[in-house]
Amino acid sequence: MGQPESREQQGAAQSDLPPGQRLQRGWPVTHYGPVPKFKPDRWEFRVFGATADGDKHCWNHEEFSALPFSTVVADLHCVTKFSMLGAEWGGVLARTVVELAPPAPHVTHVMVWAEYGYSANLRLADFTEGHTLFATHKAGELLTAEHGFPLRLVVPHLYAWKGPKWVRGIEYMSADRRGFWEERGYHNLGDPWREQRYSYQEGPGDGPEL
Ligand SMILES: Nc1nc2c(c(=O)[nH]1)N[C@H]1C(S)=C(S)[C@@H](COP(=O)(O)O)O[C@H]1N2
Ligand SMILES: [Mo]
Repeated sequence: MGQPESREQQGAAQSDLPPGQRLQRGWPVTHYGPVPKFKPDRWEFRVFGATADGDKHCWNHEEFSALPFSTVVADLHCVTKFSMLGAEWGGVLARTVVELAPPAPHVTHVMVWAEYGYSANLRLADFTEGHTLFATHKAGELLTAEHGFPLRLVVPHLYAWKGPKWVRGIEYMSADRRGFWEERGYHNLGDPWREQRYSYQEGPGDGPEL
């Protein structure tokens, strides 16, 4: 074990933190690559792949911003072992996107795509969990560029790499495929409560072959 943290941090950590995680003060910025520039007139959110009607669905920034707004209180667990607890996120539920642009019946997984080709794969069931949210806001304020403005996915029950910042769309898939970190040694499922950190921990059926 490392150095003990302050009493206050330890108290919170014991009740609320997944195994191996420690509480982080403040909100660090963690990602691979540069922060993209938001170009409002060129931005669109695309739903493609195996949609129910076979068509691609697109919302421009104005249209996406007009979708029903929800808030979700959720923790953020980075696989590098820091956690942020109890953030209030605001935005559009993933479930709302699925209702407006539904998948074909055989769809089992979703690839979430972000700027510069970053991606994360999710089971459709994880994507449509009631608290999975495309966030535009945190604590009532618009996200900053480095935290994913204009849009990031928050999947409260999975490690934070499953929540791309600077999201640009989703792809419906009829079989699982690995996203950016899932191809690079991280666990295909990424449940922090089961400490599913690395792909070598995967059991049969946890993910496509590497
Ligand atoms: N586009 C993109 N999104 C990303 C990442 C990334 O590298 N690129 N990193 C993920 C990881 S590993 C974490 S821990 C969180 C960090 O979010 P934060 O910088 O807002 O704390 O963003 C996630 N989303
Ligand atoms: Mo992370």
